[in-house]
Amino acid sequence: MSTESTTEKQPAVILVIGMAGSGKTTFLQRLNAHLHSKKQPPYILNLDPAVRNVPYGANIDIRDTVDYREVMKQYNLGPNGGILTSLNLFTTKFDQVLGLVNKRAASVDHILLDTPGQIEIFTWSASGSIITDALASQYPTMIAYIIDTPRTRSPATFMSNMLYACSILYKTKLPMVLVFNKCDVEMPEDEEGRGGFEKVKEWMSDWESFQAALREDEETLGGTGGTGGSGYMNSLINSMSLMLEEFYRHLDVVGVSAVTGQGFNDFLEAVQNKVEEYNKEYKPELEALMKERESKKEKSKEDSLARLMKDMKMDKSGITSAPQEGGSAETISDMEDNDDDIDEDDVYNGQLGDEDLVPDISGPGVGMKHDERWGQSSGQGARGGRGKDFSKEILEAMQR
Ligand SMILES: Nc1nc2c(ncn2[C@@H]2O[C@H](COP(=O)(O)OP(=O)(O)OP(=O)(O)O)[C@@H](O)[C@H]2O)c(=O)[nH]1
Ligand SMILES: [Mg+2]
Repeated sequence: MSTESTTEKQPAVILVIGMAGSGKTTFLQRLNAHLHSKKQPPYILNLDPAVRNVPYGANIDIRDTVDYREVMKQYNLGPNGGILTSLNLFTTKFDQVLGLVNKRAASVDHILLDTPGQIEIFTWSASGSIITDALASQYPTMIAYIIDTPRTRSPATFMSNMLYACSILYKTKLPMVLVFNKCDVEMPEDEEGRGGFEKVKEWMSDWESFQAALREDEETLGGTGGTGGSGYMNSLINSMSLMLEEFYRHLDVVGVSAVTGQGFNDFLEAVQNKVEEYNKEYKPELEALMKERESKKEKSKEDSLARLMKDMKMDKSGITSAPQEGGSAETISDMEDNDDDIDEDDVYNGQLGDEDLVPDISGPGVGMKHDERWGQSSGQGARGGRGKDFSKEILEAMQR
């Protein structure tokens, strides 16, 4: 994988993530229009293979590389498995995608990524992590977590959604902007006239107000939640409050409407804050982490070499100190060569050549049309005769 840094300019990478139907695609469409009106056209990647229409001009579209329906057919998968497998296949050659992004990075201010509707397909998959890490190691990268505000107006749903956002923050360790979308929808107001976004924002800064809302919600629901203001739920909620308070402190929160366009200047301001945060906090941490990983890798290489030499009873020059009968000693370099050979042949289990998976993306938005190629690999049984799981394949492919 290419790890070289880009030239002068460092565009902000915004990963748009959120629950199904929260408005990710519409948000991206509006953001695209907003940035165009400011004469700052973004570079856009669509990573959702199952979307029917992309209402913005994607520079790179996963659908040009992988046909999700064909993947479902060929591998005998359901919709979620099909989306996940398509994303995995796309990720095997993400270094080529990065190459294209790098070429355009100097001329754009924002790189936007739309993600699949099923949130966990991106946030909990190996390919999601690979894509996120690959981008975050080169560009100021952040998560825009899109929330369906009208759906989150109940305190229990709000808390569940915040816990989910928190888990994504914990997993990706990237700066996050909470985007409360659909603010144009009318929502019930409290006595002080606070509706959807204002109310949830208050909950985030004033825990007592949130607890009051929870209590009120319970009373109107007749206490069906079983918390009853006491017992284990109560103490759980109190503990979570402390945890979430800490979580909120690291976030930028904005209210927008992807339909009317309100709040998008606030969002861009939040993006700027997160770029600064990335450079100040995340980048040094990432660099330290990468250094540590490198030295660990070096160390484990040395350890296995030492073990190997011990097993073969060799000294460092590669000469056996106690030659075995009838056997000639191999040099270390021979062994390393052999090792490489094995890895390479192993990746696709000899069933599918590397070329079959190459997205062959020769220009922005132009990708391999897989239909015929997938057809070629048919007749090998439902899963194309692959012996290894995809996550493993991806990791191996990315390491090469
Ligand atoms: N009123 C209102 N509706 C919105 C807004 N943003 C999105 N929607 C609607 O919400 C629905 C889902 O929007 P999408 O943009 O497809 O949501 P998504 O998160 O990309 O959906 P998946 O990719 O399928 O998970 C559509 O009917 C949109 O019109 C908004 O700001 N206000
Ligand atoms: Mg979408």
